[in-house]
Amino acid sequence: MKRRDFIIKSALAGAALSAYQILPFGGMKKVNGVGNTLRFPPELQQGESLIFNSSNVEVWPGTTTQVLSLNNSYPCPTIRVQKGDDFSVLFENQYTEEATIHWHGLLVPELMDGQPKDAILPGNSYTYSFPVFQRAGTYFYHSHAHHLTAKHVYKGYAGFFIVEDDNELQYGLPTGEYDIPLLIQDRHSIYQPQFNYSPSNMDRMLGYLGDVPLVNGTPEAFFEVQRTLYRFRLLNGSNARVYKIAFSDNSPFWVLATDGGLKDEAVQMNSVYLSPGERLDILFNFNPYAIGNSITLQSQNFSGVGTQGTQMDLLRFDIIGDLSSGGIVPQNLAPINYYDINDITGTRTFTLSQGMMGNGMHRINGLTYDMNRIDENIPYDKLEEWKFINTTNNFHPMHVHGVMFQVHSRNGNTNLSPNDRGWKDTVLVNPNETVSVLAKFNDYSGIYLLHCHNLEHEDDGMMLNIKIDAPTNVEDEKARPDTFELNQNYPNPFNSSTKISYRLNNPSQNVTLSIYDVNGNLVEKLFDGVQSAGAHTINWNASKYSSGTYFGRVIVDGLIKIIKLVYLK
Ligand SMILES: [Cu+2]
Repeated sequence: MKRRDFIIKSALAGAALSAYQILPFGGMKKVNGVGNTLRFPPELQQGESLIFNSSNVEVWPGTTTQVLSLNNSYPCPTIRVQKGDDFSVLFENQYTEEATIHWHGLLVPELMDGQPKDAILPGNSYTYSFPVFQRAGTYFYHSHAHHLTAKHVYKGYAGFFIVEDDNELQYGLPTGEYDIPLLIQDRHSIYQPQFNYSPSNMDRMLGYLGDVPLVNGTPEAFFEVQRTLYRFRLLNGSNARVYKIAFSDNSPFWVLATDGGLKDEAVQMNSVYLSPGERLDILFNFNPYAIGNSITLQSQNFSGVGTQGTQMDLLRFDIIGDLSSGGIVPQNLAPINYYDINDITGTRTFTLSQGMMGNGMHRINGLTYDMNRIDENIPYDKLEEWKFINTTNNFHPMHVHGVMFQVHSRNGNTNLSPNDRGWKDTVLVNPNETVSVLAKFNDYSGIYLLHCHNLEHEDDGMMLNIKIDAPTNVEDEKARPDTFELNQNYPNPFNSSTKISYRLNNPSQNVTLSIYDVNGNLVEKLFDGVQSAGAHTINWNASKYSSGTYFGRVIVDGLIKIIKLVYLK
């Protein structure tokens, strides 16, 4: 049965009906005495809250692990939404430490971004809600509390946020039980079966590198597959470990999607690096293997400090049948509009450094994180080149909130690996390497974060506040009447309330309507979401504001139009 047969088209409604075998903890079985069946966390259901607390689960057979979890589940519940949905969930912090939910890779308003400055205190709750308007893809959520992110994630607080889009059906990709999310993490065998978080000074320097890989929270995991094409959504949810993903016989796989969804082409590779915070969807065909055979997803050896780069077996696939997923490797995916370096309006440099052992604060431009300091002011809707200059011998996966960017070059070389080509929110900066990315912030204004996703580095202060300016100048306006028409508000001048109307000319468009004052400060966001073609009218009641001149700014798929509103009391 294909997933589309039973997905109900509203937020999360399809989640309870997953075709996956959801194994309760303790439900593991063994084949030939070796390994544990790959687990899948439950899917969040519509109306269900996310409750943060510690709980006891079975990770290793016959033992109990105390984890930090949402809804008593490790990994945390998988959230599945359709593009265009309005997502909303009540977060209840029942644990003894402050926490947040950061929606990694999702474009959300500042106050929904789950930043350390917006922590939810013990005993408190908060509703996270935002429209999901970005590209379908494999996203991630986890705690982002001040100095606690690494500990919370290590102890279990991390999950999938998968955005689906009917538009992807046209490509004939494997779906349903042939579309498998895989959360890859590592834990320390010396503390087994506990997830003790007790990094040494060396661990704070290099990251807390475990020696036992878990996939979807399963040690020694195996997964039974058919001799057919599968889609695997790989998420590196480890604190610090970089994986060199490959199959044990070095068979090629197709790289299908990066952090921000489908690439413009599926490209064959034999191995690919996946650093903490990064996602990669791959396609793999088990057809060449005979029933009864096995093949293992591995992390291969590579050069790194400490145990970084050690070979690991991640997940064994046992070939058990001849069913077909009906999926294909798509020949033609939608093109991606790649930014042109010649269009940049400026270059920003971020130098990554670390001090000596024992006083080893990780720094960006010599700074450590201060939640009350703004480190970079970023103009709205301007293409910029950002250069990450790694002066250390360590890996730094650099993550930016509030934007999807594109990798431009590594050490000046623009001939990039296929996993670097596409939309990204996290990019691995290798030891002593300079990586240049191109970024344009044209969604939300406000304070967002730039940080290393090695979580020990991040908690150690390797993080900056970036402030995205509100669009203020009328010159930002781009005339493209074919996309949408914005009418003058009526009445105008007005007393207390006025109507703003516009017409959308394309079937489904991302629309924001915001009111700014003459100083460019955001007064009120009136609408943010996806709307269909046709005329739309939104009322602004200004009675609680002082009279004067305001600007109504409508942004449709990145295009801005502005009207002047005159409020006379
Ligand atoms: Cu780092």
